Amino acid sequence: PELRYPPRLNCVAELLDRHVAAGQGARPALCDEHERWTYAQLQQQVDRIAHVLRGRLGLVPGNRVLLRGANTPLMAAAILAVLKAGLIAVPTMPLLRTRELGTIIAKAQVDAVLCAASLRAELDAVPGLPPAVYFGPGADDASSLEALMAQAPAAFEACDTAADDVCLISFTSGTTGVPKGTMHFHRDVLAICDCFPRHTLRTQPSDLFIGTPQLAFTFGLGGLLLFPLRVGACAVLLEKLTPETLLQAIARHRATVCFTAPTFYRQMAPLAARYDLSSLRATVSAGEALPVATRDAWQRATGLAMIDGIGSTEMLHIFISAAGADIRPGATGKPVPGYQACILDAQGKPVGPGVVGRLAVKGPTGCRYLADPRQKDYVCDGWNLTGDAYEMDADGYFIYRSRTDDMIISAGYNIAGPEVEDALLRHPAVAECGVVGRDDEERGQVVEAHVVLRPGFDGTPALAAELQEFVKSSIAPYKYPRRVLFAPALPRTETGKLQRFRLRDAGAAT
Ligand code: 3UK
Repeated sequence: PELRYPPRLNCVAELLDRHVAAGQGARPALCDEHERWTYAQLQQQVDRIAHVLRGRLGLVPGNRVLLRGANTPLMAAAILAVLKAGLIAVPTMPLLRTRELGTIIAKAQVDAVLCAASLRAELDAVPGLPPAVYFGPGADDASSLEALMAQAPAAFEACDTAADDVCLISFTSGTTGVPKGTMHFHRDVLAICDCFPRHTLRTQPSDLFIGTPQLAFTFGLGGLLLFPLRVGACAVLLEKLTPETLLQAIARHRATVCFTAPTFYRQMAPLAARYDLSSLRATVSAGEALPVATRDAWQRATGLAMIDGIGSTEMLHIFISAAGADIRPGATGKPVPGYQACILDAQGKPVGPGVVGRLAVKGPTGCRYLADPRQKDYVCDGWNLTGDAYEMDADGYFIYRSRTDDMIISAGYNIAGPEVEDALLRHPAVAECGVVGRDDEERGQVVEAHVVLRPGFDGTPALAAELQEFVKSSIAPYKYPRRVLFAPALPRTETGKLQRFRLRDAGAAT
């Protein structure tokens, strides 16, 4: 399907104002534990914030606004207001520190800041901070965003922006080097809504979305704000969720669609039987590879076939996935309608089925780094190279192997860490695990497993040997972990990804 949008387009007019104009203003749009905003109420909040930005702060279209806050309805309204006012949103992850915030402010040339008062300490320490307005608990003085909103008019007409004006600069979590800003247009925001959620997830106006990814991460921005608004559905925005409180919230709000990362589903599966999850119709996993062991555990616990999907900050959202009868355990799926994908060798030539190579994708969205020489590494001949090693099977399913840089080469064999992790996760003692390559004089690298045990198991040499035998008996024996290390927890990013470089450092220290 080709996506066509008019040349003048403000995405918030389509996501929000259109529903109110069509008489849907009384439908619920966003809620948290305390309140529920209808589409009309959300529009009012967004419009008041837009007036604060353009009037009180004096910003003009094209200015950049840094946003800092956990998932709350007010944070969501602030993001939408920035876009509606013709400004550019620069959302940032709550755990970022002063130095990282300073880098982003300088790189994105931020003109103003909207920040949750509870997260202001790290931000206030940034030298030369642009004008900032604070919101939420702790910002109850006369200059808070809420106070300024109360003085502002309740109606703001969406700024007349071009479909290809930048509206969002999203930063990658960047495990190495300076974080990269990725630029996205108003039409990109609608395009992601009109691909994965429309064709794969098949979002309905009656859906109630819930999940963990931050709105500052494009996985969360799409799944917990843009996708529901596109069809007039509702989202629950909650802060500080744990596997247990997410299950509670699903049951209490009767959510129908859940978005989170594989590690959350792994931890929720053993607890799921204690909650009434009968409202759930779809659960989406993204951020890192979904092991078959995790898919199986979740399906046994809930009866739900997980929708796996690979997306990236550069592509804005999910571009390969599968749902329903199209799901094939072990594969991510097929290109989402609107996207194309292929596998390339190291020289950039397409390879046939069954050969591992570099994943390349093309579609309505794509990578546009903000002034970064790495643009040419991600985009070649119009194809986006995501940095993932994939193979395609004879039926056109795309099978994830590892990050291109993470492939372990041991005694001449290529070994993908996630395959060994999947094998380990099938053992009853294993709660979480991460497998990396450890430099080795004899073999180049050896396979090293970091294992978190389930309660009631002890990290003894006998158990390590048992895990090694267990892997040898389920996948090719040369892939077994020659080193097994037990750990109380694994290092993960705020987006739920295993930090393999930190595992390598931890393993070196033992
Ligand atoms: C990895 C996956 C295997 C893969 C994201 C959904 O994760 C997101 O964006 P990031 O920029 O990272 C992108 C990289 O993460 N990855 C993501 N999903 C999967 N690997 N299976 C998956 N299902 O290496 C990719 O290149 O943080 C995910 C939607 C929006 C996003 N930004």
